[in-house]
Amino acid sequence: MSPQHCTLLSKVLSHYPLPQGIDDYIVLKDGHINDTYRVLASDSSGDREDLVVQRINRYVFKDPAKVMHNIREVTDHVRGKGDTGDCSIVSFLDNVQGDNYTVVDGEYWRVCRFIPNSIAHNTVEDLQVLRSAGYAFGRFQAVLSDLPMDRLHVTIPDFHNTKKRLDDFFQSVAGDAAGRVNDVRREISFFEEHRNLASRLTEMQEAGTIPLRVVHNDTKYNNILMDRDSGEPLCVIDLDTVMPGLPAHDFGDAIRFAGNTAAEDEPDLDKVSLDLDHYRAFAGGYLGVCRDILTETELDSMALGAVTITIEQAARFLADYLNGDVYYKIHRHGQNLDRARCQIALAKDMLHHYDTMRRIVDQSAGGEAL
Ligand code: GN1
Ligand code: MG
Repeated sequence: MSPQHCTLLSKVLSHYPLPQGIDDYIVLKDGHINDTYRVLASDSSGDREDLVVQRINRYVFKDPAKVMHNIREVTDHVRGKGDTGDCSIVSFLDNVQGDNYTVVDGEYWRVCRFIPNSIAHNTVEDLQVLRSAGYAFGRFQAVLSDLPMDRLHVTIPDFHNTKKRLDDFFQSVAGDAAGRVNDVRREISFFEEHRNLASRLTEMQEAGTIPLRVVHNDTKYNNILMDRDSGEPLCVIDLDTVMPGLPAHDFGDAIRFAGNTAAEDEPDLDKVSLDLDHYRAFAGGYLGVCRDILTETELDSMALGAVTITIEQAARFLADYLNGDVYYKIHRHGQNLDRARCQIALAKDMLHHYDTMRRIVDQSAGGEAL
């Protein structure tokens, strides 16, 4: 345990009605954005708590208090519906002032309890688990369908405005801040070629063809805690980007992660492809629970959502590589480039299977047993 970490974590805990002695902690490294610690705390009376303590990334979230306001709105809304026995959502603890976050030395922190026997998977092969993950995110969508959008702040403007993301990407190419543009000419031409296709969903939303809804916006399935033994979804986490957006992006981002036969940063592109069985399982779970709240045009845009968000994510990773790795945490040199290349390979494979992807959505939305 580093003394600096312990001092910092103790300072955070001192604002909470919780045991104050830190027995142990580990750094959780799954997220690319925030700093996350699992902390075991106890006091002399024998009380013990297994906690998750997290520092919000201020480079990414310019106004963390607004993020925490949104999370409060969403958790209150979900709680207001009572316990349905379904997968829950993350619940941050109030500090002694009654706030769901605490500012320590200008940094924003929050604390929740670790959910016993839970695990966040980065890869899942079991189709039933994927179907359950689809169900958990679909249910999240359905439960939030009557939360008025104007209750939520837009914490990252244009978060999934793919058209703007691509404009920003080409600006990063023009700026060449880290002097890396020459290494990625082939990747840049991919974005030139697919710019129009990737902008289509944004244009449909701007034209009012598909509505904005309250969505999760970051539906990697490591954002669902599962029961270690049964594989059942226990809790949807990472509500930082819950904002008005498109269900097609949520569906698509989940597929980008759950449908990839390889890890998000796999350097061996021969391993990267869309697993249609994974796709079918997730789509069945997701659409089974939320197809009734979505319009025909939205349902029709789901496969496009997967292609769009995969191209967008490729552009975001590559832009960050070109900007000198300032946004996403990297654990090795070139990781953002590997991530970008992997997403490009995946997007190409999705385009190859595009008609099948659309057909599977049609079948799932029609309630066909798959
Ligand atoms: C970031 O928080 P984390 O690491 O799950 C990012 C998402 C990306 C994802 C790519 C606020 O999510 O948008 O899809 O990395 N979150 C933010 O893995 O930018
Ligand atoms: Mg996130």
